[in-house]
Amino acid sequence: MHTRVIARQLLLLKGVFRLAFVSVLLHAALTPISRTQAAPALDGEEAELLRLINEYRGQNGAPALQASATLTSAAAWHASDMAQRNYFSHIDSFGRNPFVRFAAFGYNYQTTKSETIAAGYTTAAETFNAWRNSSGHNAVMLNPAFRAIGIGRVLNSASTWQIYWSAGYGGLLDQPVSPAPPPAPIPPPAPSPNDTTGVYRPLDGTLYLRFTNTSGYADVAIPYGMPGDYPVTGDWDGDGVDTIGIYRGGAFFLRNSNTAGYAEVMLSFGQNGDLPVAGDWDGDGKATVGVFRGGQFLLRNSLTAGPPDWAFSFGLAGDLPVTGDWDGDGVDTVGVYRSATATFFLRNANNAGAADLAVNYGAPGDLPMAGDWDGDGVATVGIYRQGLVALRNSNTGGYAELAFLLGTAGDVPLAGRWQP
Ligand SMILES: [Ca+2]
Ligand SMILES: [Ca+2]
Ligand SMILES: [Ca+2]
Ligand SMILES: [Ca+2]
Repeated sequence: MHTRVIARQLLLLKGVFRLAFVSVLLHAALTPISRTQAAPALDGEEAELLRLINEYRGQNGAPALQASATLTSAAAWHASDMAQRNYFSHIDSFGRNPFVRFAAFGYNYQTTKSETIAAGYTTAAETFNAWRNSSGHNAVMLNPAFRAIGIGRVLNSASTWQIYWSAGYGGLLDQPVSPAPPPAPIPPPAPSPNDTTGVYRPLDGTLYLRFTNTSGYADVAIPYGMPGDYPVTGDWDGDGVDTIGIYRGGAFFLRNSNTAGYAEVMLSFGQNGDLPVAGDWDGDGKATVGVFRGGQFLLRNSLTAGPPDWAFSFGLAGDLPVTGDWDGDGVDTVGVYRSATATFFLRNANNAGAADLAVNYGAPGDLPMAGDWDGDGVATVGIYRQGLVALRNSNTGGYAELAFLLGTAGDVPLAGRWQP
């Protein structure tokens, strides 16, 4: 048995117009002589041409075409063959007509088939319009017998027409082109823990912590301490979360959660009039305490009473202490803020010596802050000005990279990683 197959092949050159019609009888399947290895897929312009053709078919009562994997492979190969070998014809460089070529790519069905080609048009819209304005090509695009299509477009700027299109049509949909796999999602950057801020309100002995560096109400408010206490925060137990504490004239009262309750850790250190500090002085992941006493730092390496493990001069009486990991080596070191000149002096070692960094930031009267606001492992400076927080992501002068409202005049700023 043989089936009469009517096929039509069409080509179109920009500015040069030729039509060719052929009728062929197709018999047994031909042995494929060439296959593309990669899964065929339509690029954006090829997909747009299919969309335009289907829209046009819909307007004219013809069923929509689906992209066939075999016809798409054949079309891509043919467009590439024309572009690379610089010819424009339905007969490819192997001497194959479209139907032999379709079969070679696996579209070997006894059904109505055709091919349209174009050269010199860049976009799908230009190609579609050229075919639509040619009665022969127009008839192929609207032929209600077709169900499948393959479209290929290839550029070779060294060729005569530069861009070559080939579209193969068939009356039987075989293996449809699977939709192009979506691009692999870019994994979101691992949430890097960064420090946020808070305030201690001496008037009511309450710590107000904010979980983002944005304006807004405190996420938690923790009554802890009494008027006259100084706040101190740190990761006392090494679980990655900074928690609250207060310093009261020679004694530290520390909590391991950001909740109200009794002190889990109490130790005597320093004396009345000292300003408390906290940091991981030895890089073991746990914060311990210290005090600043008029130009001298006294640091303790365990949360127990005892003599200072480090005692050294840095800064001047009247400076305000800050601590942080200024160089990202995992060890917190000291610094001071000289409010009169709005200058931070930061030291990268816990011993006496000149400042490693001097950062002019803020204005006289501001209170200093320090924290790793961007989660890169390096602590940088900030200031608190009566309800306004202004933070820098580098230890240099400049405009605030983060600025927001928190607390009110009279509050004392805090910084830490309050959540896991
Ligand atoms: Ca902790
Ligand atoms: Ca430590
Ligand atoms: Ca450090
Ligand atoms: Ca940082």
